[in-house]
Amino acid sequence: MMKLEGALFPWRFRVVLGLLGIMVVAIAWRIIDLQVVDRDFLKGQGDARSLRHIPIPAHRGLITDRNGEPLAVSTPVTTLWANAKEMQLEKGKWPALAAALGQDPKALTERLEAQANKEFIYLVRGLTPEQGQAVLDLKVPGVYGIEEFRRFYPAGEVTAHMVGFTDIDDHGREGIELAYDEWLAGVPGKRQVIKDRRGRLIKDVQVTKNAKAGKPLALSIDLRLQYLANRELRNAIIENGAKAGSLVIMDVKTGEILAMVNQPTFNPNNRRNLQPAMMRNRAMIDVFEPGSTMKAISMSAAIETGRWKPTDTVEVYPGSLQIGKYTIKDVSKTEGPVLDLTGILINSSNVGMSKIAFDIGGETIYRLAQKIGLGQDTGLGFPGERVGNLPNYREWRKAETATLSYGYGVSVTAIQLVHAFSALANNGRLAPLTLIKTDKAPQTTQVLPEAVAKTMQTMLQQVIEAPRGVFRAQVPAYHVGGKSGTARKTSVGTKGYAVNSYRSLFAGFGPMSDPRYAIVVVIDEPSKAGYYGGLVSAPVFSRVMSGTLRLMNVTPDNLPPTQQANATPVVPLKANGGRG
Ligand code: 59J
Repeated sequence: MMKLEGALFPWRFRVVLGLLGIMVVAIAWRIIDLQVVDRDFLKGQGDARSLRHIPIPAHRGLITDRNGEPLAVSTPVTTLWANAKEMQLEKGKWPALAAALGQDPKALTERLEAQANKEFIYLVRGLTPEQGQAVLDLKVPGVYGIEEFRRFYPAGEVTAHMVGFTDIDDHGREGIELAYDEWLAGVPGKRQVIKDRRGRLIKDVQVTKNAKAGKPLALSIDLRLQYLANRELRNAIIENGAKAGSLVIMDVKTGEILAMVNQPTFNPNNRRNLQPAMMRNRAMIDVFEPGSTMKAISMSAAIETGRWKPTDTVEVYPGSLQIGKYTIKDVSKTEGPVLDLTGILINSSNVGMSKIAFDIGGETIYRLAQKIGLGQDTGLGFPGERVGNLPNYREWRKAETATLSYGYGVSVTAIQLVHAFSALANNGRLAPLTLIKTDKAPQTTQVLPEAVAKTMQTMLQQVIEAPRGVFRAQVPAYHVGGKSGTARKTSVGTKGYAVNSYRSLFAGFGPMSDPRYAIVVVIDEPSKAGYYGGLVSAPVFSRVMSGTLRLMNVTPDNLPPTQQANATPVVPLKANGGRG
């Protein structure tokens, strides 16, 4: 037996056995090494290849009007993207994908083949979650979805200039969306997920950072007034064949802008075929010479000096005045050779206004215009907002003095003009402008003595109600005041004023018993029947003021005696208010 064993187990066999033993020990050691000693390191390395951080989009703050009506709303959408490289593996599914996306199969194929080595391309952005899921359910290899938010503007073109819009990445690009971007945007969060080799999501691990939603913002505007203003301005632009226009409604007591509209406008929900002219928020970014509306400010300055009272008279005959090589002309012929101060406003006499300006000095008008905000920064910080220009001369010669007094050589925005008139309406107190709803009473500045403002209110009411006044600005059942203006536009080619292009203006406020709302109407280049501010812009003022006073439930202060009695119902209303 021993011999046999010796023959059956030669030395070679022992060597093999020994080597096998060493290998077993080595493998065992390697197993222990991997599983115990290097375990954490290796697991970390593996996870790093499949653990990803993906952003959680933050919900953008809601923008509303002053009554909570939504103006900009973020809704969840699904964006589909593709790993085009991966998609090459199963081309058979492309036609079905194209059908589900509503895209031309040929175009999609061409695109996917042209970008065959790209690992990230957008297929379509901003689908409803349902539409997105329907495509994902096709399980086309290489097609993935991401959750995003998309902005929608319920009031569309009516609030487009004011609200502005966001870009496709949800960042503010125009208007309030841009000015208040930080407030509205919030902070995106982070989510840790495990993805497989191909980038497919396997498992949600944890939210490492919660998304911080943006904050809501209530604007000062009242959507009802915004609709009213937009409708009336648009109709006037069409009727008068005008190029553009703006309309602003302001609450003179709070400084809040209640409506701000411009024509032309655009649909922020569909921005294809957008022309730059449509996007301009003209009320804040276009400057113009205020023309005769400026006379309300110049006249205030005259009365404030104490040197002039409304009944004082000025000779305006013969309707023109020569100052060196420059002639001041009146457009309307007056009945007599003299006008009192109210008459100068009613007839819009450039000659009369200039003579008063020579007496009080250009600087006196300049100082009030500056205090009242003309050609000054509004502090609103609206994107693209213009400051305009109020010139101050070291020496006020007659030409400069006259020109400023009736509104030329100075440029303002519509919002500055409404602000200036708001001070007259609010008994000389100027409330800072705001586009955001305010709850507490603002800190006002007395820019004009109360008595002077009240005198101006009476005169501006006469401008509308006197026999030769701007009757088209009258508002049924209310007393209102204001001033029209017709200004030749400066033209680039002619080195001066154009003969046939005008800007029709009206600025006013009401109700006179306790002025609360100021309105400015700007109509650029009316081209039909007429172009006078009193003809083109005054009726728009009348309709918008009328609607505003009614919507704001302001008690009429100018009812005829019979109607006055009927204003309080004699028959008591039923408990349900008479509705059924
Ligand atoms: C006017 C001007 C241009 C600039 C003149 C309007 C001047 C002037 C140089 C001629 C039409 C026109 C600095 S008009 O606003 O006086 O609103 O209902 O544009 O006078 O000196 O064919 N407004 N308008 N003037 N320039 N420079 C009157 C008036 C005004 C009206 C009507 C008739 C002008 C009553 C204007 C209105 O008050």
